[in-house]
Amino acid sequence: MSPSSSSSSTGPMGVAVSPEVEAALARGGAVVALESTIICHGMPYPKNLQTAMEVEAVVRENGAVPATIAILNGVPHVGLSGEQLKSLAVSGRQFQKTARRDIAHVVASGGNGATTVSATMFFAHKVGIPIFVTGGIGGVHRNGEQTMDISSDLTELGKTPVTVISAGVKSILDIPRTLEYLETQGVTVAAYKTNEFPAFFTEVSGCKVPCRVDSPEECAKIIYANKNLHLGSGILIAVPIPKEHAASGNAIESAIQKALKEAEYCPYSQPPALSLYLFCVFVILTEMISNDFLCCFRDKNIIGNAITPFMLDRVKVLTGRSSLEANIALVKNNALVGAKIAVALSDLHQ
Ligand code: PSU
Ligand code: MN
Repeated sequence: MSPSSSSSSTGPMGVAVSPEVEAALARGGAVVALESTIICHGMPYPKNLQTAMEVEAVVRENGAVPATIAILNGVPHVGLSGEQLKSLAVSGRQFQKTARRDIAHVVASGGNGATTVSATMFFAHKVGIPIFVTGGIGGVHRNGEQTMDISSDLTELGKTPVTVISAGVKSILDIPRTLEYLETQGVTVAAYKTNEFPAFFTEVSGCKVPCRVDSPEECAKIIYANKNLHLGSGILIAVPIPKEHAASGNAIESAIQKALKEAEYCPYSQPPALSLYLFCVFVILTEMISNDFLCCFRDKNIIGNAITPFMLDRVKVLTGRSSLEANIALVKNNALVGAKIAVALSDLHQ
């Protein structure tokens, strides 16, 4: 299904803003940006379409205008029609996962791009949307100290003044290092009605946050202060999954461990203790002979931007419907909180 053209006009910035979003922005109304990777790469059809529509409905019910962002035929779109949303949902992985680094290429080649958190933040800021709701953001991957696989979501948060509402990050990632990296990037991290940074499927991660917020108004004041001071950096509001939807943390965690093993990047990260010495000698020799040869010891050698979708898929398969349903519930809850924050912020500006 190829994306249809819209009634949105492409403005001077090369971005097509839907009439509804444009009108809301012009009157200083509440607008909430939404990403599209979650639709194309995060959930199966037709659940992805149903969820995307329900999330937009939650935003509307709470007084804000939803602005789902994607690149259609090379044109970045902010605010999609129902038909366009459907096209995204049906096309799924045919839409390229588009982070900041991929934007120029997808646009130049007239391609279709599903925007990740970094790319969605970029476009939201470009058109003046300060609030963005998603499920989970990317982070520092486990073994990130070796692979340097750190999501561009984190650097984007460091340099783009958009507030991202998420349920924290999944424990497929290294949560303590993700928080360290956000600190280095100067990102304000606040947890909503809790003192702990949530781990997506569970409310707990063992990591405390430097800032706790208890209402949308409190969040709006922080966003307002950030703007007034021209800090230039982003804000992450971490909202724990609603208690009634928290699937069994242990079951999901063990599924995550299994998936992690399958995606294992380094074949010698955990060698058997007894053969450690011999193994190291073998590896060094092998690497000297041929790097490719090592591949046969790697389980699947999933690397780069394929890791997150792979891990998310495996977790889904291993946990069955429970993780998908929990995922949908938490995104809708984030949409509710995000819309209320957008309304509170718009009230502060009036
Ligand atoms: N985490 C989730 N669900 C998602 C993603 C992350 O729980 O759908 C998506 C988001 O679009 C996020 C991206 O911005 O994956 C991060 O990918 P990477 O790790 O390759 O930067
Ligand atoms: Mn990565």
